[in-house]
Amino acid sequence: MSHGEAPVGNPAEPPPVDPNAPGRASGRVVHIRFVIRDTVIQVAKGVPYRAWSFEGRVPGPVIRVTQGDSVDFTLVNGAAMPHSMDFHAAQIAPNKYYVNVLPKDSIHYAFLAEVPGAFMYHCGTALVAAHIANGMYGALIVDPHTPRPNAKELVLVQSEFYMTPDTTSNPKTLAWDRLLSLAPDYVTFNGRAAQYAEHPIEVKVNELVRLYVVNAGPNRVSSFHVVGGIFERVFQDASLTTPLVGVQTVNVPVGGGGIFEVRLKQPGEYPFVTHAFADATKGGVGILSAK
Ligand SMILES: [Cu+2]
Repeated sequence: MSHGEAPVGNPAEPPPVDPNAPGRASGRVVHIRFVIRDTVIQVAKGVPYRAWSFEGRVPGPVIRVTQGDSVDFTLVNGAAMPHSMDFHAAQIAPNKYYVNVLPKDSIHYAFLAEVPGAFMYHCGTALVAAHIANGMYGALIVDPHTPRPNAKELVLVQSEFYMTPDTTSNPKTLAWDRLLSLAPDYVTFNGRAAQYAEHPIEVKVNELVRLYVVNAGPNRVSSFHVVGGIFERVFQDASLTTPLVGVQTVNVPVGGGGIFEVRLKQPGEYPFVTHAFADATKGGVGILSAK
């Protein structure tokens, strides 16, 4: 198919990472405990990569809270080197809380999620680019007090992988020179190249589809676009700002997020891409299959 950039598979087989957003929830106090682990992930079929992870997953688990909730956070370092956690949803002093946690140690802190949005979280340990490129990031959605209208809700975290040119290395590891020259080998949604092309996401014709897109980078801007659709509304950073209405492509900056709302008018296969097409070719592509 045109614009697919990847073979389209069977929607009946579930993708490696579930793209469905967790339900809206308010706990007033939301307890989150993440263990950091070194783990091997599959960045593409037959491409194992030695990642650093929150909870053994890349991206880390999607966190969803409601405006006004207190996030009570514990980070346990079960890996071999210092790591940390930086929540973009928080307004706290980095030098107090975004500090290195040594192996076998932990940190506990809390913050108020006061501002609605689709936020990135990530390890903030230097060199930050290496910690992000190795998989230490995820999305934290803060819902506004007044719920958004009902929709099919999906979460997509875009990111890049830079691998050693040594093809015999198994699993592959970070290629720092390629990272510095902004030349990723793979660009992914939810940590695996083209997984939603191989496993299309089913939606209904004309239903409201709300995509929470967070761009973890570490380097490439996402020019987010749905082929065959026009966004009804785009909320930059998923904030309470006046939305953009009737737009084709909106950038998600590295370290930023957005809500993209679209209705697909006819049955068919609709690719979503970063319209920086080198990155789509490297795996920054998926399919919404409208029935
Ligand atoms: Cu780290």
